Amino acid sequence: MARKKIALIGAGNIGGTLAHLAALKGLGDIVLFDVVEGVPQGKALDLSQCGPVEGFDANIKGSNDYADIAGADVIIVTAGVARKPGMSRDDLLGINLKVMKAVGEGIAANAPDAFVICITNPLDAMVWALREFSGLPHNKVVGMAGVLDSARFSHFLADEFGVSVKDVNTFVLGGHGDTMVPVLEYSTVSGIPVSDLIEMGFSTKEKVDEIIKRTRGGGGEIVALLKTGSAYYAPATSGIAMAEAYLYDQKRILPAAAHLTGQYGIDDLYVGVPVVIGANGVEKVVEVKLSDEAKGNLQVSVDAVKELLVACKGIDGTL
Ligand code: TXD
Repeated sequence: MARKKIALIGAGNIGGTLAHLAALKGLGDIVLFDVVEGVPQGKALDLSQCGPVEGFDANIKGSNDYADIAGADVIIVTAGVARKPGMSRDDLLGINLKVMKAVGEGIAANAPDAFVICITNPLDAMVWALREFSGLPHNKVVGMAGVLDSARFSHFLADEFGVSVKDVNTFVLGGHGDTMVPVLEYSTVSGIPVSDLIEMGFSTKEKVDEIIKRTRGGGGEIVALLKTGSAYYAPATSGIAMAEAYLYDQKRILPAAAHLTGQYGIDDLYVGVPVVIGANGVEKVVEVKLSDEAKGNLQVSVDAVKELLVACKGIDGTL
């Protein structure tokens, strides 16, 4: 069987970490693409030199030429500008929209059969724009945010409950950012709903509410600490989990920004929902029952995404 090819568009903090993880996990050969000359080549060389120590033999190439992504099986897009302290995800909109245009055209021309995972912020708008610019089928273009948001939620809950994070399974919906919707009804520890754990005295409703707030601001908390950029280890790990679900046809149910066609009452928008990811990309949108409160919160999130799309259309007349 031929080796798989993983193309990473953007060789910054997340791109470099993605390449490292993909090599360590033996996902396939790797192309690191960036517009900055030297950076992808330098990172590719450095990463290649991990091979003899780690025992991996992936071919890792740095490039400034889209022709090098030809035939990629998976493309993970982190190209753009990351948040600086005081900057909202939406401030990034204008700059990153132009980047998505260039990336979408590069993908369409060189790797139209790839499964594309977008990570660039503001996520729910950028994944939509990338799909529009690339013209790929909707099931092959997906956004990564929910896996990260639920990982943050799970980490905080495991800490609070004093249990292994391995047993915590959390569920988030909606847009990435302040409007994300953590759904407690579907968040469990070894199958035990969080609400039952509160009743059993593992924590209090107030503390869990505080954790939900912290999860929503999880990205900003790290930006404020780092001061020079945003989170990258957990975002890269989350992107790789989605790539593996596709490459190995795992049919995992993961929260992802997916194109909706009426599910949850939402039409023609990319919004974070649980989806089945397998060899056909996004194979199914999982439509769970929601409480009125969760429905209301989801609507707030959807309205925020819609506003961003209006802004995108204002900036780029072709959208
Ligand atoms: O959950 C999520 N979706 C996210 C998203 C979690 C964390 C960070 N998230 C966003 O990912 C963040 O707000 C940024 O928009 C992206 C990438 O974050 P990263 O930390 O990797 O940013 P860097 O280190 O600045 O890297 C961006 C790279 C950098 O090397 C630029 O030179 C390159 O993108 N870049 C481009 N590459 C290709 N093509 C074009 N046009 C281009 N423009 C810049």
